[in-house]
Amino acid sequence: MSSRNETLFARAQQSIPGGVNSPVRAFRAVGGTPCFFERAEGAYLWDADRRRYIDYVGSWGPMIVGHTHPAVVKAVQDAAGRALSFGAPTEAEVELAELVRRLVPSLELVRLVSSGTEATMTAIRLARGFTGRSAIVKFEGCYHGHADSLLVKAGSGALTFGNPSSAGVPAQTAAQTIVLDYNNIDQVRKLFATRGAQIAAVIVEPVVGNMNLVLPAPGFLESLREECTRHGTVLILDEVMTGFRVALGGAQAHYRIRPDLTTLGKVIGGGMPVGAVGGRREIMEELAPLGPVYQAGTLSGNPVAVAAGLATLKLVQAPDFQARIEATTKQLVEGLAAEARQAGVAFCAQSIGSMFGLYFRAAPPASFAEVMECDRERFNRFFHAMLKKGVYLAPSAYEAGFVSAAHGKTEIDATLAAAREAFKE
Ligand code: HOZ
Repeated sequence: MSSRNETLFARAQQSIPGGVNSPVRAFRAVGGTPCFFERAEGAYLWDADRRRYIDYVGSWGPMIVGHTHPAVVKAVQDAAGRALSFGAPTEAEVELAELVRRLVPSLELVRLVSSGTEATMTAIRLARGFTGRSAIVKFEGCYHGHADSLLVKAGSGALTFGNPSSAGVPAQTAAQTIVLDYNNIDQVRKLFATRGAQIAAVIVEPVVGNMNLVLPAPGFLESLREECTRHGTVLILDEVMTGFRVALGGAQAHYRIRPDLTTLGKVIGGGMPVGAVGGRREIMEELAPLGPVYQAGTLSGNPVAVAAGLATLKLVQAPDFQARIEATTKQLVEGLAAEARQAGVAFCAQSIGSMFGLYFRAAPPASFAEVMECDRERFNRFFHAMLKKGVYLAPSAYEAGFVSAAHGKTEIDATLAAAREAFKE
C-alpha cells in the first residue's frame, strides 16, 4: 500500500511540474518521494504519514527561532486580523527598515521586496544604473536566485539538477555575467587589471550556502572590497542566507567587510515572503521614485509578512541568542565528525553561526572544484538513512544545513544516535 506522501506526490505531478513548486524540494538528486509536510513546531516537522522529523532545513534558512514560535505566530495573527494587504505604506514596514538599518549599519537605505531573488535582481539593476556599466562578476557555485543574469554557473537546485546555466537565458544576457572561481583572489585581480572599468558589480555569497557550505579564504572578501573600491565597482554581498545568522549583523559583521549593497531574505521574513536590498545612500537613491532605476511590487512590505519578520528579528537580538545557537551547531558538527571517525567514514563537517556543511571528503572544500570531489552517492545513502531515522536534512549534497534556537541537547543527541547507525549503511 502506498504511503500518503507517495499518493500526494503522484497527484501533485498531475498538476504541478515535477510535483513541486521549487525544484530543490523534489528529492530528484537523492531519489525517492519528497515528504509532504503538514505541521511543524520548534525543531520538528510532521509529514503526511504522521512521521516526525528533526528539521535541519528550516525552510531553507528562515526558521531561525524554530517553527511556529508563539511570538511570531501571534504577530502574524494580529496583523492578519487588521489587514492582509494595503498596497500602501504602513508603520510596521518603517519599523522593520529601521531595525534592519540598526542591525546591519551598511544599509543606509533599505527597500523591502518579497523574495531573495527580487532583492538580488534589484541590486544588479541598481549597480548597473549607478555605474552605467553592464558586466557583472559572480562566482561558480554561488546562487543568487533565479533572475536571468544570475543563472550562470549557479549553485543550489541549478547545480543539483545539472543545469547550472539555465536554458531560456538569452546568450547576450549570459555574456554580461563573468564567472570566476570562488576564493581565487588571483583571478579577481587579473580580471580587474584588464576590465575593471567595465564591471558594474561583483556579487558574492560571503559564506557560500548553495554549493554545500564553503567559507571565504582569508583575504578573499577583503580583496573583493579593494578591487571594487579601486575600480568604482559596486560590491554586493548576498546575505540572503547569512543575514542575521552568521552573526546578528550578518557575514559582513563577522568578516568586517562593508559592502556597497546587501541583499537579504529568509530570516528577515521569519518564514513569510520578505526580502530586502539596501546599502549606500547615493546608490539606493537611484531607485524609483527618487531615481531612474525602476523596481516595484504589489506585495512589497506586506503587513502580515513584515509582522513575522519584525517578531523574528526581535527574538534574534536576545542576549546570548546567537552564541547559544552557534554552540548548538558546533556540537552537531563536532558530534557528526566524531561518529564518522568511529565508523571509519571519510567525512568532515563545519559550521559558522547556525549554518553548517557536511562533506563526504577528508577536509572541508574551499572551492567549487573541491565541492565536486565530495562523494555524492555516499551523501545520498546517508540522507536516506537519516530520513528513515527521523532526521530531515536538505535533499541535496549542495545545500548548507540550518539549526534553530529550538534545537537543543535532546535533538542533537537524537541526531548523533541516528548518524551512528546511518554511517554504517
Ligand atoms: N536558496 C534556497 C536553496 N538554496 C532556495 C530554496 C529553493 O530554491 O526552493
